[in-house]
Order: sequence, then C-alpha cells, then structure tokens
Amino acid sequence: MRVLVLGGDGYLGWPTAMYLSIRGHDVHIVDNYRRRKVHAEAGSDSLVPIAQDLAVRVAVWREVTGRTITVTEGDLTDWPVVETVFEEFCPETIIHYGEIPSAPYSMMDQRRSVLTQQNNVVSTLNVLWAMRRFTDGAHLVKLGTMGEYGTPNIEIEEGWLDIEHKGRKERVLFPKRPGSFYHLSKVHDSHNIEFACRVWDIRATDLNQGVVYGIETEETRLDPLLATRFDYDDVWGTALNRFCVQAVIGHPLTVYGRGGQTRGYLNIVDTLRCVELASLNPPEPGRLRVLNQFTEQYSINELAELVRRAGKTYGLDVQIEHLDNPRVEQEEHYYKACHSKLIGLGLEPHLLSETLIEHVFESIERHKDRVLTNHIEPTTTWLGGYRGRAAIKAAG
Ligand code: NAD
Ligand code: USQ
Repeated sequence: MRVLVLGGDGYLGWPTAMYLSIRGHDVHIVDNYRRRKVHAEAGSDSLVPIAQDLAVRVAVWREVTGRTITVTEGDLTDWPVVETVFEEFCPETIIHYGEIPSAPYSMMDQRRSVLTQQNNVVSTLNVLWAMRRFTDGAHLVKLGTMGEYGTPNIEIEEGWLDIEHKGRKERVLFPKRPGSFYHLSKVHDSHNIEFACRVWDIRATDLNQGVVYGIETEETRLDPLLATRFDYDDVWGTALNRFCVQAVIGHPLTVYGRGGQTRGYLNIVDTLRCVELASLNPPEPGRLRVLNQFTEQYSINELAELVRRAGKTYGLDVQIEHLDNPRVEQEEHYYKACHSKLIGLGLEPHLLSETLIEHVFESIERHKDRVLTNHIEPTTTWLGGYRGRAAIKAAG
C-alpha cells in the first residue's frame, strides 16, 4: 500500500510509520511538530529522549533497515500543503493521527480550546476534500476515541445504533456525550466523515480508540534514535503511563476523585496491529465503518491497584492518593462497550499484566533522572461558574 501517516511524528504515528514500512508498505509522513512545540511552550518533555526531528528519524531508519520513509513537514490545516501531498503521493490508505489529543489542554483556556477544535476539525475536513479531489477508492483510517461516547447508561455499540421510535425504525450514529472539548472535536470529525462517505462514496474507518499505554514496540527497540515519545505530565500523559512513572519515582498515584471512572485500554503494540488490520480490510465505498479499538476495560482504582501490586513485586513501595477530581465526569457509572470487530479481523490482544507493567517500570527506570516532578499534579480544572472562577484565581 501507499500509506500516508498523518501525525507521523507523534507517540503513535512514528511507531506506526516504522511498523508499516518494515512490512513493505510505501510510507509518507506529514507532521508540523505541533506536539513538540506545545511541550516546549509548557516546559514539559517526553520522558524518553527522541531524535531531534523527522529527518534524523528517517535517516536512522534507513541506516538500520535499508527502508525509506518520506516526509512532509507541514500543517494539515494548510490546504496547499494537503493538496500537494495528496496530488504527489497519491495515497491508497490515509492513516490520520494528526490532531491535538489532549482533553486537559482543550479545557485549559479559550485559546487552547479553540485551537484544539480548529486544528482537529479543519485538518480532517482538508483530508476529506483532498480525498474527493485526488484519490479514487482510497481508504481513510481515522483515529477517533472511545471518549466520544462518554459513559452512557446503556451498552455502547460499535458506532451505530438501531432505534425504534414511535413505531418506525432507523440506524443512527451512536449518541455521543463526550467529556471535553477535545473529545468533542472527534465527534465533529465523525459527523463530517460520515457525511463525506454518504455523499462522495469515500471509504472510511473511524477507530474509536481507548487509552493507550506502553513505551516500546519492536521497531522502536532497534535503535535509541528510533524511540517514540512517552509523556507523563498532567496535560499530555495518559492514566496508566502516568501511574507507571509515578510508581518509579515514588510519587503517590494520582487517582482523580473516587476512581470508579472506567475506560477501555490497549497496549501500543495492539494499536499498530489494529491500524494495520483496518487498512488491509477496507470497507465498501460510501461506507463509514466504526471499530471500537480497545482490548480491556478498567476503572482507575483497578489500574492503580494493579500498578501497586506490580510495584510490590518489583521492589517499589507504591502509595495511592485520591485527589479532588479536576475534571467534571462520572466517578461511578455503568460501562460496557462492544469491541469484537477487530478481534474478528484477526487481532490477538497483548493484555495488561503485572509482568508487563514491570517491563514498563524497567524502561522508565533508564530515564528516571529526566522526570520533571513539577508537571505531575493536575493544574487544569473543568469547573465553570463560581467554582471555576475561584479555581482559576487560585491558580493565578
Ligand atoms: P501525538 O500528539 O503524539 O500525535 C499527533 C501528531 O500529530 C503530533 O506529532 C502532532 O505534531 C501532529 N499534528 C497535530 N496537528 C497537526 C497538524 N495540524 N498538522 C500536522 N501535524 C499535526 O498524539 P498520539 O497520542 O500519538 O495520538 C494520535 C492520535 O490518536 C490522535 O488523533 C489522538 O486523538 C488519537 N488517540 C490517542 C490515544 C492515546 O491514548 N494516545 C487514544 C485514543 C485516540
Ligand atoms: N485520570 C486519573 N488520574 C490521572 C490521569 C487521569 O484518575 O493522573 C483519570 C481521568 O480523570 C479519566 C481517566 O483517568 O477519568 C482517563 O484519563 P486520561 O488522561 O488517561 O485519558 P483521556 O483524557 O480520556 O484522554 C486519553 C488521550 C486521548 C484519547 C483518550 C481515549 O489523551 O487522546 O482520545 O485517552 S478515551 O479515554 O477512550 O477517550
């Protein structure tokens, strides 16, 4: 396949580009280093040192494997960039990771909230227009998120829901009630993609992915300069990755609120396989296929307990702390989500275990001296109204 990996400098995008390249696909990356820039602005950084830019990454990749990955350093919200890439590369598959992925960042202030939605919605809209104009039968594999659904009191289907209302039947996109302006940007994308499929006969797969954990893949292990980023700070780090770092440096695990918040989780190596499986098995033209991409569900309390137990075997004294929840979200709720379609396509999950967490501890240990401890406690609140204004004032 000729594959475009949009956002190919990111946590998931770079390992995906290498994974597909080594399997014989022709890979072209687009990225504007947005992620690196927001960390520079905030004074935070990836725990694992990463190569200085994509030019170095692909040069090392070529040296180590003999394979070529090509790159465009450019912004997906910039139409001439997208137009040129599609016209020149003629992709058969477009894997779209190129968005701002942080819920706290999108809730921090007006500027970042608007930036998140503009960046994400416009980049996807540009991709859809480029597909209409320059491709014939190409397949969009778009990274959405399980958080689009929120935590409804009914079982979450894979994308679509059959309803009966006043005696009539209809099939609709599953109702969405997400928990941040970031998650909402993904809902807006999903609607734009569904519409484009309907009117332009585009093929698309919306991968509603759960929270990803893990630090290494087969390809990142080939050379230190091929490592992917790994974040643990309060804005960009995700729950389990954060907990593993906290355990290693002796910081109490930061459980927000009562800790009954339940989400779908998956290993980074399963992300790569899911994206590959989706790409190799495209849907019919004109069809939006939705796949729920996670392998297991855990509450935050269960995750914290798992990390505590793994820590004990590893020789770490892990404490768990319940902080006032900076987010507005349900802390005890029903959660059941279907996720059988990727298994049906051939996914063999790498499940979470204490042993796996111990391996993550080992990798973190190597870079322990780089941890910025002032970026661990949460600083962004979801609260509005009087309580929100008081919190903003207190934070200065
Ligand atoms: P990431 O920030 O590491 O990767 C996104 C990449 O896209 C970054 O390198 C960034 O510079 C680039 N980018 C952003 N806006 C761009 C633009 N306008 N033009 C060009 N490049 C742009 O994030 P990630 O964790 O690798 O996530 C990748 C995708 O998967 C995101 O869409 C995210 O919403 C989704 N996702 C991630 C997770 C997770 O747990 N990491 C879970 C579910 C869904
Ligand atoms: N949480 C804690 N303590 C922490 C961090 C998080 O209790 O230190 C809780 C949060 O309150 C939330 C849950 O853990 O209830 C998940 O939070 P998260 O930061 O790990 O994940 P989230 O904000 O949902 O976002 C991440 C990625 C995003 C992706 C999403 C998948 O950043 O790109 O879309 O996971 S999902 O959650 O399925 O929507």
